[in-house]
Amino acid sequence: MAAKAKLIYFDGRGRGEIIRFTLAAAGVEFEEVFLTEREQFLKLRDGGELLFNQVPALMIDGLKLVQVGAICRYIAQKHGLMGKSLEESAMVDMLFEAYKDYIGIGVLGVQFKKTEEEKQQAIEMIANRSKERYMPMFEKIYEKSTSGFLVGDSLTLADLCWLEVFLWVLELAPELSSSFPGMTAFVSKISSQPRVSAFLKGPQRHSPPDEQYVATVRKVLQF
Ligand SMILES: N[C@@H](CCC(=O)N[C@@H](CS)C(=O)NCC(=O)O)C(=O)O
Repeated sequence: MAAKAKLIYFDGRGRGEIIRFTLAAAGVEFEEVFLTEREQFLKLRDGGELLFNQVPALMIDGLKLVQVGAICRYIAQKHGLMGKSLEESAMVDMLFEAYKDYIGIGVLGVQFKKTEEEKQQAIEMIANRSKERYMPMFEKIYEKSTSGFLVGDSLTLADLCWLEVFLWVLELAPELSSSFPGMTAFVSKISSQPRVSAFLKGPQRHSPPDEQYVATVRKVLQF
């Protein structure tokens, strides 16, 4: 029997959560190694397990994959979540890259702010960028969907990553949900896909980052 896929990351969302979404939507069972100590990370890094000395890493099919995009695309391609043609796959890719820009505006870093004031400023900036740029952009794209999915007529990686970032941003700025009907419909549609819904309710979905998560990441990565 093939070994179960193994995700190496922290016991928190960060850059690992979209990999969890993708594995779950693909129906791939996976186990997790949570980094809690610096020594654990050094052992992996110095043992050559992490090609660019970074996590997340996914051990799957005898491969040691790193880089979130490469990991998600590998799973998505293997399990029919990259669209049904080259053109659809290019659209999924564009949406994935835009998701990376979006989540990179500070969503991953909010909890790492040192003071409550800095944290509130970061949330305000995320809310503003969302309502001025990303959410209107999404509404335009989604308006054209006749299936309720972002690309074609079935679930793809594009749906998973935009769902992930929207759920996160709406936790930070819940007031945004009422202004974007396309986004609200999309979140509801994708969240209720059977495997996605099971993941969201299950033990491998992570809660918003807390102080313990931040302290662990700081300790392991030493920053
Ligand atoms: N481009 C990489 C970024 C990964 C990354 O920055 N990982 C952080 C943890 S979230 C890390 O391992 N930092 C340690 C380092 O860069 O030395 C990816 O997509 O996986």
